[in-house]
Amino acid sequence: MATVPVLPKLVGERVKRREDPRLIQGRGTYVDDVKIAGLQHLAFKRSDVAHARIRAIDTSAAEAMEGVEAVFTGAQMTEMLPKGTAFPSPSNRAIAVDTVRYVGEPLAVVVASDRYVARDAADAIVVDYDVLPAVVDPERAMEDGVPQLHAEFPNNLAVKLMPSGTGAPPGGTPDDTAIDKAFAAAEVVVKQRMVNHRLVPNAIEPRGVVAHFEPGKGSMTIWSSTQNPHTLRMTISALTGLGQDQVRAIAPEVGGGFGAKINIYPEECVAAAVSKRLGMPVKWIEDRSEAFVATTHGRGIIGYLEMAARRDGKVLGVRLRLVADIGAYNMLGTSVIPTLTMLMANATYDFPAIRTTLTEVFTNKTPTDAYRGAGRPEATYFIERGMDMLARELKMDPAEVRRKNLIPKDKFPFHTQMGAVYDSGDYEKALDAALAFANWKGLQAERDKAKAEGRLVGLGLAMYVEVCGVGPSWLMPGTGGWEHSQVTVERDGRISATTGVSPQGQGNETTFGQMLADQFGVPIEHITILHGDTGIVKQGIGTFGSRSQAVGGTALHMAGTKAKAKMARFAAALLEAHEDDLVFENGRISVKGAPARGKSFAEVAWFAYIPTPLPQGLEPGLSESAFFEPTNNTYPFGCVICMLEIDRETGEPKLLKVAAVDDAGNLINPMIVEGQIHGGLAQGIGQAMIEEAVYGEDGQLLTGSLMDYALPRATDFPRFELESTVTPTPVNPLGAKGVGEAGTMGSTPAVVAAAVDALSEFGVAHIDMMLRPEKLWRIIHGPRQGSGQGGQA
Ligand code: MCN
Repeated sequence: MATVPVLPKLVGERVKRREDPRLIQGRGTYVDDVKIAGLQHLAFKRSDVAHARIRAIDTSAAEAMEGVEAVFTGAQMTEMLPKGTAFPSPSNRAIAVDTVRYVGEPLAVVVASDRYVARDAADAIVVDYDVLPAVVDPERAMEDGVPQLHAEFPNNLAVKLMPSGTGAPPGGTPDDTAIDKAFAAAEVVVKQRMVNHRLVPNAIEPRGVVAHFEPGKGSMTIWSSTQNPHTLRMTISALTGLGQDQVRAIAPEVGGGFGAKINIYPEECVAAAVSKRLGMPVKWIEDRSEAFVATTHGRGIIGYLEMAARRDGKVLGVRLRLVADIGAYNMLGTSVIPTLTMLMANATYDFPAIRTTLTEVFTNKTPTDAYRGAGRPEATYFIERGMDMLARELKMDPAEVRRKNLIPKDKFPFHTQMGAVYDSGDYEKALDAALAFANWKGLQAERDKAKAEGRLVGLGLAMYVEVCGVGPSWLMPGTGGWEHSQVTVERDGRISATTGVSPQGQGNETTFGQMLADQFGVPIEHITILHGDTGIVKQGIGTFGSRSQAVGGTALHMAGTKAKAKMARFAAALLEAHEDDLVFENGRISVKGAPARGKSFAEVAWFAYIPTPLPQGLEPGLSESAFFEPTNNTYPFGCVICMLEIDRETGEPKLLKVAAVDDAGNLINPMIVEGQIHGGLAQGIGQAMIEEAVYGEDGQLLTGSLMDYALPRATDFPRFELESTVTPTPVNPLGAKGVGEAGTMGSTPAVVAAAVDALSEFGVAHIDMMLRPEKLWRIIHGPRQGSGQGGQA
């Protein structure tokens, strides 16, 4: 037999992404590429005021236009979708009925034969508003006498959580005295109000949906640029009255989601209802201006931090009061996201006591929901800024203040004061690695030299730990927290595998292919990963909370293990050997120590489907499935260091260096992981430096287009320098934690810390984001500040 080169192991290798050739060459199929005979197009008439009672809507001109099939207002949609949308939000209808509460809220939908006719007809709809005063500031929104959004929520209070923390288990009674004792014993206390402002997610592909109800079959197919086709199926089924078996949801290629495509949106519900009512396929594609106001926003939370410490830098206690600006309605994850900020207030530190409170407030703005990091970057930001303020107050090195407080590695699994159980960690190792890798001491010398020359150069450092790989089902009562996979060895020996996690650019076709290639000893080219179609992938939860690798990858591994074991039994029968004596290698299954005594994968597969005779105790076929229910989340961590210079004349900040050490446990594909971290860093730094959703007092989004809302570009950054440490998680057999959001955590506070450090000569302790040059210029050229807030809040 000719010698065949042994296939290299792929897990842990920088395998090029298999999906990129089709994506780069424009050969992907996105929602807008779906064409069906008789397709009608939807356009939404949206509110152009932030708060108003609807006196009347005149749709007659729109209805009279040629090509217009139908127009539906809120009243009609309420009859078509009696359950409204999927969310337990007050007054939340798919189309507004008597009141609008944010600019961009749907008021009517037009169905027409052509996209442009639909748009023109929507513009021809005349709305008679009784405009009401708007409230955009969440702290003002809680005051008496200000405009109320929902009658059933006095003072616009959506959620007011009882104080929590200080070691109480979830739902338990926290120890009230511990935090007071900590502050009573403090030698130094730092306090700061900080705004973690709103962001507009801006995926490159805006949202879109095609709904196709086939009256003959009584079933619905719905394509959507969603992160969760299975949740979409469940929701559309519940709202339309069709069974889950009668709804097929397909997420084709999705051009980025960043958390904003987790939500099940009014437009998806409306498209399904309209298609069912008219018996016609319908399509809606969001345009960029709509995306700014109609797709959920991210962040938007104010933190009041108090940190009590001894003069040696040991933190004794943390109080964190949070006020979240959630916009006009609750969406799928709206109320949950800020609770993650509470949960992660323990950060990487062994704080003896923490006390957090959270108030979520309705405002006349676009609703908020997940945005890459979703609640955890906010926690990291508040706590890391606190550590910097403490370091400044004590004149300590920011790295050393942190070191004094890090959770030691022998304390894992670590039960936090907030009720989380950190799975594994070695935070000091990550800190040391970052200091060495970035050359912290050298950078400090460089900064000091630059300062001596009159330049405004600063250094920032931030540690992070985040919660991802969600999660056990008890944490996700609406959907379940497991993942599912089915691995099939086809009759020709090729392998197809389904996964319930469908990516939006993360690269799972490659990483999951790597895993199966190693597991079965076959080339990756022989493997197809199927996802995003509930007609093919019968079960799944979705892609969010950086869970696809830790949860979906483990389900895939488990299904693969079962399929391989069954294949071994068929091979054992064919080779007259014991199944434990077989080697899967190089696309062959052979007897250990006797490579010539073997069969090709295709031969064994063929036998499995046409077993003559069928080995005893086996069913024909090679298709096995598995559900994986994790016992805990995973908690990746790391450290970001950056250097920044501010132009003394113009106030313009420029990043000189960004170095990060991340620990996501075992890595399947370090190149993909680096890509993920690059994206996360760009978004985290983008928030600190140039991105901000700015609203006028009247509730108009002033940064409502890409002319006013800055997105970071490659030229805004120095080359990111990345390093990793590896601390496997015990939560899954792969030892892998999530990494999709990690880059957003430490980068934001590190950049702000560097700016504050650069401006140290002006006595600034904190600067609220974003670091607008004008704001920095005012600090440089305005009257000297005290030790408090620099620039405007
Ligand atoms: N991976 C790995 N080794 C690990 C962990 C992950 O090789 N130890 C690989 C995975 O196989 C996968 C990628 O890294 O290819 C990200 O995996 P994971 O951390 O599990 O995150 P998810 O796949 O669940 O993706 C969700 C996460 C989130 S929540 C947001 S928001 C986000 C992100 O991923 N949105 C993205 N990354 C994005 N990347 C792109 N291109 N587009 C988005 O919208």
